[in-house]
Amino acid sequence: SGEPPWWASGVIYQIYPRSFQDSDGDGIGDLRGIEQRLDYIAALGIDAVWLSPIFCSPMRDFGYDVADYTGIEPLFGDLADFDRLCTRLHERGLKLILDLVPNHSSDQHPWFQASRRSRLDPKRDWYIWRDPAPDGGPPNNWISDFGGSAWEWDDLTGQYFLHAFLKEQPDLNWRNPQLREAMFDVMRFWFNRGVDGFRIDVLWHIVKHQDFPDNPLNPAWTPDRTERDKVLQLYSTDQPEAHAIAAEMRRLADTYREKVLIGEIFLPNDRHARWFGTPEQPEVHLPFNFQLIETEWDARGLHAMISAYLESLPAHGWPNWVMGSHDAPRIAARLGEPQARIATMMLLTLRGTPTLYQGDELAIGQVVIPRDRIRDPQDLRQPDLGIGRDRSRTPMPWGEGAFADFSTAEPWLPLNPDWPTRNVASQEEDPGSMLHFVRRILALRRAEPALAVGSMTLLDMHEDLIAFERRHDSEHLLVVLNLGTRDWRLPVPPGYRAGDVLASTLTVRAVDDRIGPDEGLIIRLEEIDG
Ligand code: TEU
Repeated sequence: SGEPPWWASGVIYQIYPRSFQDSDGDGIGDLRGIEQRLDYIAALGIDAVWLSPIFCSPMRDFGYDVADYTGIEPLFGDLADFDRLCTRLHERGLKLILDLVPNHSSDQHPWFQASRRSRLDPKRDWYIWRDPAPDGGPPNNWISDFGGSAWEWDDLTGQYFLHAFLKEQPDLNWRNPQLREAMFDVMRFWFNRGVDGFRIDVLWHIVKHQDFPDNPLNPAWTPDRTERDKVLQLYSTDQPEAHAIAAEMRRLADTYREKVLIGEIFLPNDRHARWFGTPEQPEVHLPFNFQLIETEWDARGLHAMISAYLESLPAHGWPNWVMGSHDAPRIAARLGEPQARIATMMLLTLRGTPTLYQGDELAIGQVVIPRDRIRDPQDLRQPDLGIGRDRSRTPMPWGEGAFADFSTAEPWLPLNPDWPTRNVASQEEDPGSMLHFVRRILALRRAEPALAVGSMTLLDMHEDLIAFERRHDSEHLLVVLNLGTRDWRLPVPPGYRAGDVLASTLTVRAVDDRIGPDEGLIIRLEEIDG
């Protein structure tokens, strides 16, 4: 039919379960906590909830080290809690997306325990084991994302195993058919329980070049960059065989109805777009697009990025936009609240599926965490790089009670220091708050199909402004975003005049043909007849 699928017209909201709501007083968020906050989630006006990993895990990388792919981590609850949450979300018309981590497991996973036991174990080949180089060192120069060699020596069997992330996150061997089948069974398990899709962690990593050649050195590397960036990940990521596996995952998902696959993929446009697959052999529905995070906040650069990204999509592709995550700095920390509102308006009005990160709807800004409270393994290993991820993982500030009503105990990470004034309850009461602003834009997306599914025309660059038209049937809207600090004339296309102002990032605005400093506007366009 002509109806766009839910994952194309809808908005995804990312929940980081450890930091959403604690229900049992251990300072760590959990599934029952999320259930308690369902009214809030539904009232936001989003369409789908993506939960960062909730599976059994020793938490070396806070759930991205899975020890049982079909078991719920006891800190978060149990399968009954999961089933209830899934049902309650569905009752409210919301979809549930889980986080699948197929590239690596925890070193505590029984598969790895078996694999490391003996070279002859049937699960040996489920992971990536290699003999040392002739000098006894690691098999090649691959570097872990968290610093140091990607190879760890294991005395027991006298070989190295590969880990693209922590040594407690050994990489699985997707060339092994039994491993593939086991992971497809995991997908079936959750689909059969009613899950509506997966966000697939580092999908572009899952297959490595069979000969394990050295990666080329990065000529642009400087000591202020991560150690990982020293080499280009040419042979350790984005191998052709990984596309065939993504296509197989898609075939599996398509045996159900209306499921979505989202791939976490960091690549330049041309190679990124290949993860849509072809019309005959589709891969993921949404290869996550992080370019709003990666591009400097400057109109010219953003304009170029947006047009290049949209042009890079194949005809059967659908765009998507991410502005924050549990890995990236918070948008309000980068830009301050006035521009964070403009950024959020952009996220929610560009053509494509937006993913909104928990807490960004409150414009939580810079959170400085005392060194002795840092928990992020990446920050602990590479403290000087200033790329710590805990700053965007602090607990949701709900109200004015102890610990911002997140928990009855000291939370696992400190709250944003301005929580007594920046919290859900106080923003509920203030119609001018970020929370009300985000809800208004989300409600507008629902009311105006032009924003959710309409065509988009990016207007030419004009000083500090990014402007685009969105059209659907007879609806015709103009979004104008002023990234600068002076006012400009509205760039209304010839033959039209500015009609109703449907939204502004400011509470009070002058009603005229200009856009104010630090303002974003959504305007209805009216044809000038005669
Ligand atoms: O992140 C993948 C990834 O590429 C990270 O290296 C990311 O670039 C880095 O965290 C930014 O500082 C995913 C998850 O989102 C992340 O939380 C996990 O740690 C990682 O995979 C390993 O599973």
